[in-house]
Amino acid sequence: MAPNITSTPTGVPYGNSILESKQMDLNEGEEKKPAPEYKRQIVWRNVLLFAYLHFAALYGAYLMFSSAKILTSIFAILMYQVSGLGITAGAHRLWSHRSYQARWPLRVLLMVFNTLAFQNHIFEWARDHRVHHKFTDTNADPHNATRGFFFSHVGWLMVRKHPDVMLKGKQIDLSDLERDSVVQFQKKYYLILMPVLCFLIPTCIPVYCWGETWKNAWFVATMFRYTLTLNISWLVNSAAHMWGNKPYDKFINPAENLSVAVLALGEGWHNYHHVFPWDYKTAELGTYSTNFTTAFIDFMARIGWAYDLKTVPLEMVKRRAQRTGDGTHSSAAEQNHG
Ligand code: ST9
Ligand code: ZN
Ligand code: ZN
Repeated sequence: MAPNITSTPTGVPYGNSILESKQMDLNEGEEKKPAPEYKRQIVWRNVLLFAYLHFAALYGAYLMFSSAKILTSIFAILMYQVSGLGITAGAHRLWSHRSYQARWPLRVLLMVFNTLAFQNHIFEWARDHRVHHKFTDTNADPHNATRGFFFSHVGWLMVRKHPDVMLKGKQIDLSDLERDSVVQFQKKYYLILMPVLCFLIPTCIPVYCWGETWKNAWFVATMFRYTLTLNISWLVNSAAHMWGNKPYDKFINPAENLSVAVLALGEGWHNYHHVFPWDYKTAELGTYSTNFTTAFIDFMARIGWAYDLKTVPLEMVKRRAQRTGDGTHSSAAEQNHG
């Protein structure tokens, strides 16, 4: 266990359970005006860019098994993990949920890793993600999974947002992100930092460090690696909102999905995460093999760069599982055996 772990069930910003969130929403008073009419508006520039990206990634996968050097493939996989941590440990667990605190060297490191992943700057990512938690699977959720697998996976990035996203998104408090100098620095220089870190450097390293061809470096280390990381992240919004058990709350779509958890460095335990979003493990158990991000944060806590790791008392988890779970939680078996 990492040091500095606190069980903080209440009073944690951006960590309300979804039921509490929905309640807060009602308390704040719903819009009385009729919602503006929604018409789907396709953004063809994004459609074309994503089409290119996916064809280029498929070609990259082919080159991996034909002409690329083994070091280039290892480098691509390593970059998926490193950039993935920029999303999971950075944009998600630190900046969206504040499920732990990070000293400045870790915040800078995670900002660099995050820029490598190019999933928009941290401020925009965290804004969309907080809106996703507060209005899960409604029109105000940017990747509303009730609109189908394709929409929640990638379609939402190819159309203009539903007006409810902007309207209800205004209720979200982002003042902590506005005060965070690392987040603001990345936002200000994103259009310079992102192309350099996501595309230029990962293409140059294989060429200059081990004599890879420009073609292999571009298609394997950059196109394949970037598209793989994107699709794995998107699976959390699509697959983990559709398939899996619901031990903690059977009334919501997010589910426990082992395959997504392994691929997404621990982010597939999505039923737990939507019920207890302030837990730095985004899962009940901190098993490292299915939660690489927890291992990373625990290591950072050991060297003193991460602290105030928040989690949930076991009794609270059990009580919730017994009250709203689908019966697949381990405590359900205990209960049945008296
Ligand atoms: C990408 C993101 O891929 C992926 C996110 C994945 C999330 C996963 C989460 C799951 C949990 C964690 C798991 C991690 C697993 C990782 C594993 C790794 C191994 N609230 O957006 P605009 C307002 S990105 C409040 O332009 P349009 C705001 O005023 C890929 N207000 O809307 C805003 O202006 P500004 C690369 C909001 O015009 C204005 O509206 N990037 C909110 O409808 C306009 O906003 C791309 O492909 C809100 N939530 O355009 C870019 N949102 O920003 C794709 C907006 O100035 N994006 N407002 O304040 C776009 O091109 C556009 O956003 C659009 C919508 C076309 C989609
Ligand atoms: Zn979350
Ligand atoms: Zn979700």
